[in-house]
Amino acid sequence: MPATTVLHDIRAIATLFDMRADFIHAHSHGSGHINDTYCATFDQAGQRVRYVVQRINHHVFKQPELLMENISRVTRHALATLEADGHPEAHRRTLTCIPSHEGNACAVDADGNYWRVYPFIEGARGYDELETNEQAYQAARAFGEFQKLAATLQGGRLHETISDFHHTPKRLQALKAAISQDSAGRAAGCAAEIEFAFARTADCSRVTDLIAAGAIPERVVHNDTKLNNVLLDDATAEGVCVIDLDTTMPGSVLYDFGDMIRTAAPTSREDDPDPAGIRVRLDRFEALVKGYLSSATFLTECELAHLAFSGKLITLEVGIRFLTDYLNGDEYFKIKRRAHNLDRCRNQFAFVKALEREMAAMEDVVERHALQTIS
Ligand code: ADP
Ligand code: GN1
Ligand code: MG
Repeated sequence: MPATTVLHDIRAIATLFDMRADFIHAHSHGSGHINDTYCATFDQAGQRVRYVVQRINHHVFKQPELLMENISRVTRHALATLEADGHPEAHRRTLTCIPSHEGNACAVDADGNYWRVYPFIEGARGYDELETNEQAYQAARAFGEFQKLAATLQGGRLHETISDFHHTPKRLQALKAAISQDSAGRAAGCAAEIEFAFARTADCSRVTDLIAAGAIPERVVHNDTKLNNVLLDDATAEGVCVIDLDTTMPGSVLYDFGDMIRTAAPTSREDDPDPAGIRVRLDRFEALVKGYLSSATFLTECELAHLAFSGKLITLEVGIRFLTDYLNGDEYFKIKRRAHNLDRCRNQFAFVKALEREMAAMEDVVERHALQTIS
């Protein structure tokens, strides 16, 4: 991994934690849009050991302590369950929080930044773009396993780390507010995208209406299942560890499965500035369905009936969020160029169109594979 500029003093941050190891060096790591992630190497009794040192984005997550309470509960439950099942590499299959000297799951630096440390999961990586259908199968299977494990979590409802995170109609309302404020003076240049979003107002409320009516159950879900949030084994492609647990909280499995479609099935990456030819890879979609259904054996008929639609729904939602952020002057998602969020939005909306064209074929795939799993 090439060393890049260290933007924070990770050596100093590490002293806040009970590392029992000597800091050697660190570099920034990964391509997440929210947190600042570093890979740090330490000397631990003569061995080089790597850790992930991460600054929690407290503009996005306003109550980092409550968020870390969720993550501690979920990861402890995961470890206990894996160990009880006699899993040979339980510690590689879940994130584990390294405590601060005060025994907390995060520490605050002198600038008011919140930090946490996880052991680096070695021999595995997350993919911005998948290479094979087997990877899609394994990633979806791992997210299904994660949901199954989360279903047995005891001790009351998890905190909502971002309220209404996947309430798509409220995301559309936020777009409306951004248009009327037009704080960056960009709305006039986005007429086509704005029209595209509001032409799909009915789609936005389809799942939230079913949730409100009790037809789709609330479950503990991940809520951010983009493909680079699961690490796949370098040798076997097996889904090793689900990461980025900041939004693990009550929600619907449909947004989880939908985000797998959004990130695994398109023929171009999320921010491709020229998305005109973007298509749905039906082979990838089928691999996702098979992988997910191999582990998520608890789905109801109504959930299964919306699996294909879920991809369109969250792609529309994420496109709306990118557009909203572009209109607000790029306050939320990290960007690398001026119109990055607009490119992302256009790409997502082009993929929504591609999904609309393939919806019948996708429904057929789900029907073929879901027949035996209805609970
Ligand atoms: P963000 O919310 O910014 O997406 P993530 O928690 O997903 O932050 O971390 C960013 C990237 O860092 C991930 O996509 C992954 O490549 C890498 N990463 C995070 N945690 C670990 C870990 N424990 N072991 C190995 N790599 C990790
Ligand atoms: C963000 O954190 P990351 O990069 O895995 C975002 C998701 C979006 C995604 C779009 C907390 O995910 O909701 O779908 O970008 N996470 C948060 O790529 O907003
Ligand atoms: Mg991430």
